[in-house]
Parts: sequence; structure tokens; C-alpha cells
Amino acid sequence: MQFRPDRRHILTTLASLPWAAALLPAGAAADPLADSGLIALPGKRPLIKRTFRPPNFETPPLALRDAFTANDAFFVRYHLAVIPDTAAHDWRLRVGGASAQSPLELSLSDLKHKFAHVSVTAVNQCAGCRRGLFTPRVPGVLWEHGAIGNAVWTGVRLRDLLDHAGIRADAVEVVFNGDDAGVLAATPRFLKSLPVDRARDEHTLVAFEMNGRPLPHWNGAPARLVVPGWAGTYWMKHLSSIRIEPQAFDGFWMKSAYRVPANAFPIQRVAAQETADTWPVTSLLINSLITSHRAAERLPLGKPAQLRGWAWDGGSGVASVSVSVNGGGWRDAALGKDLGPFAWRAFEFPLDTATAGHMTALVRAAGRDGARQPEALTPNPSGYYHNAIQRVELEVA
Ligand SMILES: Nc1nc2c(c(=O)[nH]1)N[C@H]1C(S)=C(S)[C@@H](COP(=O)(O)O)O[C@H]1N2
Ligand SMILES: [Mo]
Repeated sequence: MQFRPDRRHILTTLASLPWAAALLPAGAAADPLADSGLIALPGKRPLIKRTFRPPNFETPPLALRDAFTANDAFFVRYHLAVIPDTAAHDWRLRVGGASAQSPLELSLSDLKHKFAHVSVTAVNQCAGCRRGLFTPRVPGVLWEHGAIGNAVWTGVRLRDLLDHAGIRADAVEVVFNGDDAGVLAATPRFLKSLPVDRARDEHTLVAFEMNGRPLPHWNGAPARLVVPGWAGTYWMKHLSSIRIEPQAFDGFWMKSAYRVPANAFPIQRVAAQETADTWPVTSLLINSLITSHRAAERLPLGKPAQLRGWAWDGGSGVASVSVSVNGGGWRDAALGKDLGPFAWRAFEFPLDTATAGHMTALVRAAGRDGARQPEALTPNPSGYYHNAIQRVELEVA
């Protein structure tokens, strides 16, 4: 792929790096709308470009109407600009670390033939999805609604690989490395860690297929981590090494990035990664997305109309979706097929188009764990976890 980074691209790239935000001249963050042409990466259909280098591309609203987000429409998120194009044949996965009994190295063929295959339908959502809707504005990639997708992921259980290597009793975390790197040697490699119990969860996979096809290059080929119910940041792409370690990992991407104020969100806790002030981003929050209508859309008078979209959470499952029209009471939407606790679930609600005029519709999802979407977003410096109730303004005419 050819990149021709001009000044604006360099600035947007800097804006996408949390530790580089301080280097930006005041007001330099690019206007998200002005800078978001539809552009096709090799193998992808045209997506909304947020930054070129590293590549950050958002799924356009129309493609979010499908229950399973198409592989060529799935969003692309990278922190580092040098992305390997490892031939499946040359790829190796090392499993080791100070708390591994017998380290091993696997080829893709080993991975596919020596371990049981498992599939899980799960939402992959960036913790920064909807950051571009934060007011006041926060630094980072200014995503709107499309840093999310739902897919069937197929691979092997991470647990089977870890157990094969043998987890010593002193193990605390499992650390994952991807093959991508920064342009400058000083840029910290993208490494993430999971507590051992989350790594050994039966749903955590090393996946090589997405929707029944090999993983697209931009979504982590030949193999990536799939951590259903947890934010996309843990879903390491181009996975190259797995280390079982006796202490909490303190690399930049755990210690400094992807952190939220302590106690701000009802998320799963990882005590070993918490400080008095901040916690790591972990599980996804209850959320919903309207896909049937765009802002200011006209509904033909008297013609039946349905408000549709998706709801999901961190794995308790969607209990209900309610809709409030023109300030009226909350009424239940009909829910679609249950595709599993980590998938998104369709909702549908009939809109009354008998009277002309302005219509405001609010959508609020609730999880089986009792959590409900909040009315307002919860401010936090890096713009994570936007799950405030979504509102769409329509015009019946
Ligand atoms: N190797 C690597 N894996 C990565 C990242 C990355 O920068 N490098 N970004 C993570 C983040 S923050 C997200 S949201 C997901 C996005 O997955 P996708 O690009 O397949 O949509 O990938 C994760 N895995
Ligand atoms: Mo992310």
C-alpha cells in the first residue's frame, strides 16, 4: 500500500496517539467530518477514513445494518504504522513466559490441526467508539458510531494453548504481542495483557476465521485474539507471542493508555492493574445503535415505518430495548433472534407516522445484569465507553 503522508495526515496521526497529543499545536486536531472521505484499503470496500497512518477506518452506517458485519466492511484500528504482511506459511506463534512450564512454538497448521475448533459470535467494539461525539472534544481518533462490528469468529481456545504450555501456580497475567511496530524504534510496541482467568475463559479464542473466511489482513491475519465481551483493545491482531507471567504487565498500553477514572463505569475489575486513580478499560457496557434512520430523515406521512438497530453488552445478554417518542413513556421494542450473549441483538419498534411534524426518538437498552444505558455520557479524558442513550430527530411529512 502507498501512503503519501502530508502535513494534515501527520497531524491526524499524532492526534491518534495518546502520548503524542501534547506535541500538537493548539486546535490542530482535524475536523472529523471534513477529514472523513470514503476510501478503500486493499481488500476492503470504501470505508470512512479517520487516519491513514496508522490506518484507522470506520464502517459506514449502511454496512452496520447487517447482522454479521461483512469482512470487507469491518472497521480497522491500528496504533502503529508498520503493519506486517506475514504469509500464513511463515507465521509462528510462540507460547512461553516466566510462568510457562514448557514453552512451545506453533505454525498455523499446528494451530488448526492440533486443537479443537470453536466458534463464537461476538461484537468487536473499540473502547473509543463514538469518541468524536464527546463534548468537550477529547484527543484521539474521532470515531463516530462505526468502530464496531459483529462477526462469527472461529479458532481455538486460548486456554488449550496455555494448558499445553503448562501454567505455573505463580502465573498472574498473560501478555500478548502483535507483529506491528512503530515507525520510530522508540514507539512502544502494542502489547496487552489479560488476567489468567480471563485468558482461560472458554470463550477467549485465538481466531483465524471471521464469518467463515480467513481473517482479512487488516483485521489481524493470520490469527488474532478474540475476547468476547471485552473491548477491542484486547483483541490482539497479527498475534505473534503469548507470555504467561508471574506479575502484572506494566507496558505503556496497559499502564498509561486505555485507562478510565476509578469507579466511573460499572465494568469488570482487574485488581492487579488498578491504581488509586484509574482502572483499565475492560468489559463492554450496555449499548445500542439505531441503524434504520439517519438524522433529519423524512418519514412519508401515513406510511408504516420501523425504527431498527442493535443492542449488546459485555456478555450478560440484552434483556430489553425501550423506545421513547416525543418525550412519551418508554415502550418495549421487539427483540430479534438471540445470537448468543456476546453478539448484538436486533430491535424493532413501529413509528407512528399518522401525524405530520417533528419526531424525536430515544432508544435505551437494558442488560440481563440490570445495567441500563445512561442519559448522558460519562466524561473521561480519553473518550472511552460512550454508551449514552442515542437520539434521532426525524420529520414526518
Ligand atoms: N496488533 C494490533 N492489534 C490490535 C490493535 C493494534 O493497534 N495492533 N488495536 C486494537 C484495538 S484498540 C481494537 S479496537 C481492535 C480493532 O479490531 P479491528 O481492527 O479488527 O476492527 O484491534 C485491537 N488489536
Ligand atoms: Mo480500540
